[in-house]
Amino acid sequence: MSRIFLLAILMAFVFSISVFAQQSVVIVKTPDYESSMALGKTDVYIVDAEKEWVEVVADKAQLADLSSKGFSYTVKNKNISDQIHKITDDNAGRYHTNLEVKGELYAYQKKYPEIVKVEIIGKTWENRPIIAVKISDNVQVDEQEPAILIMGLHHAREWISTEVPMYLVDTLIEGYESGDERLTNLINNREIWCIPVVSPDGLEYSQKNYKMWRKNRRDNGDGKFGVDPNRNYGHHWGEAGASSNTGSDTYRGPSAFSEPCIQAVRDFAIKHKFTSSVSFHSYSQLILWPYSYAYNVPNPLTPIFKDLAENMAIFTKYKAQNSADLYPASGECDDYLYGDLGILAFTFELGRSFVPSETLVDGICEKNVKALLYLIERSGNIFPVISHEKVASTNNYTGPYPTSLNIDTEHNPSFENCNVKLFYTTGSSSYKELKLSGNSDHYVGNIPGDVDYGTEYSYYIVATAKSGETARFPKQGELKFKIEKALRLIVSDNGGKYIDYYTEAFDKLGWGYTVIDTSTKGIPTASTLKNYTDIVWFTGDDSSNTLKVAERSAIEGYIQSGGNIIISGQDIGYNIKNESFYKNVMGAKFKNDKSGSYTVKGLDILEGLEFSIDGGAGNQKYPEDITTAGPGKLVMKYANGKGAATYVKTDKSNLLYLGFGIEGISTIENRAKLLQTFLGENKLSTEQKALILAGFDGNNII
Ligand code: 0X9
Ligand code: ZN
Repeated sequence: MSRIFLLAILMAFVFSISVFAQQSVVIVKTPDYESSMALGKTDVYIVDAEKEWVEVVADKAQLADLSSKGFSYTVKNKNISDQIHKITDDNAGRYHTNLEVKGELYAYQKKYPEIVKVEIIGKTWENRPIIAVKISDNVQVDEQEPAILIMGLHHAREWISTEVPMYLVDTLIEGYESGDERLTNLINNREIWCIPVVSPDGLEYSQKNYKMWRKNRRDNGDGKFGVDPNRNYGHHWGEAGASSNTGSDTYRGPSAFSEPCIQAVRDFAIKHKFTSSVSFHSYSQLILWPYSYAYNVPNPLTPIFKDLAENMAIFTKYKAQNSADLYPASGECDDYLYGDLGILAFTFELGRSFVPSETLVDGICEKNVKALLYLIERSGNIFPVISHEKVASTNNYTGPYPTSLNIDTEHNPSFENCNVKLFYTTGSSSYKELKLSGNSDHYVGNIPGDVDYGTEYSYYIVATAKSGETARFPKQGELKFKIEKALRLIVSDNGGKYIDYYTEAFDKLGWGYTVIDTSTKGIPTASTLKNYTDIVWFTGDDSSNTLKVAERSAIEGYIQSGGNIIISGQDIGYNIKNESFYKNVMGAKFKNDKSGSYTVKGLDILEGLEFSIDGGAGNQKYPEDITTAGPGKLVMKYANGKGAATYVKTDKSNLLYLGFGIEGISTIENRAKLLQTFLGENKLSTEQKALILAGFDGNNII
């Protein structure tokens, strides 16, 4: 168990700080497990923690307590209140006051009414307005463009967290004014909303009275004030890392969404369907993503969060991580925005102190605005507009080839009821256009056939939104499928079990095929089989009567008439010890039902192949140890030297007999590699193929 984890368990104690004494920031050494545990039991306020040290805020009495308990620490900042101006006249130096935020935003609205709109989204306990500002073209219209929400100052003393949203507003407006192409594009194609001060009562109180104040200014009715706005949201409200104690710095409030400022953010977020959001805090130089309320909450979009966070971190050089891994905190903003509304919500912990020295402010803003611009840009293409599974190669030359696709209108609302066209060509000719039909989310169409074997189709898809915006699939290049001469068949005589292991491998190669499941279609006869140039016959984990008499004679007939066949299965040799079929047709003899090793290596025609089995279906309990008999030769061995596969070549056919099931091979890639090596080359002569294909329409054989 990590020390940070143990510390996190003790957060309830941690946040009960005594609020009005002079406070220092100190780095406490925690060289071992015991010292971390002991520190967690003190009541200092933890701001950051690593293996060997913990950064805390502590007053004089708490520092004395640390010393008496044997902790050694170094002082980072002796008096955090001292570094902040005493604000009496609505001037916080480089930092904004409520009045300045309001004044600047309204001035922008007046000067740039076509791209700036100010809105009051709620009022606080002390009746201060909570202000949101929108930057976008057609600013009065709620357009169907990706919307992004940027917030600052959930916490009163985290003044720097207001500066980044304000700096973003400045940057966008300056960009618009100077005709900067990138910024103008973002203004035109996104709906950017900022709430620079979520807790204006808190900011005012922190700037005019007590600099280290964190919460809002609810009167809790017991002589204590304040709710932690970032513990008041309704997703798993009241769980870990939030206090029910009215005096605590992380007091969660009497109920979820009890606070007017948090109700305002909630209602605003519900109304605007944001794609992504950033909530700024200070401090620790971190980029955090949900969930926060507990460790290891499954989050299907973790790869997307991680990717976006790491890309933003390139600009800020901050550490990107899951937020509960810092410490669990329930009822916080991002868990609600993501958990309830599906917004890709991030929290940034800016800088190295709550109120960094004024000379550092611009630098912090600049790099964080770069990260924001990246997120704003990406918010247009995080969720691809078109998803489509490409048309598979086939041996059906008559066609048509059905095509379908989905449009993600949930994340790309401007593509509702769009126009979808597929452009295809069969090589030399120019692209033909096919309009797909469908409703808002799902479209279908048929690519026409009647082509020669060997024809290769190339195609791509373009969706055009009503606004004129387009999405292409694939982003670059074309998709391809082929009308193949090779006629491949998969025979499944294990009740359809494991069939995916085979079809996925064929799909991986882009090969067309037909499947016969003997449990529904019956055992195919030799005359059906001979229509196919290549067959994979598998018996899965069948362990008795593995190849029935009728199956054996169908296979024998196929081999006599020509073609390529792979026969495979977990126990395929088990009940055939004494039967002549295996010796005469397969060229193999059963030795043992357990090879004792699961790695196999190809020899002769399979040279270069090497993989382990039992990595797939998990059914390879007793792979067969086989040897050659009759016309066969060993072409694959287990790592222990025993026989794994024999190969028989007649003048008409190729047969590969495996002592294990292909479904047990560790990866799709390796399964595909085996099929490719054995079936990939054109082992039949053109005449043989022509014979096989004569009288056969290439379609609907069974
Ligand atoms: O605890 C908070 O609300 C945020 N940190 S701060 O020091 N600015 O108060 C962090 C919220 C992110 N969530 C978790 N760390 N779980
Ligand atoms: Zn904070």
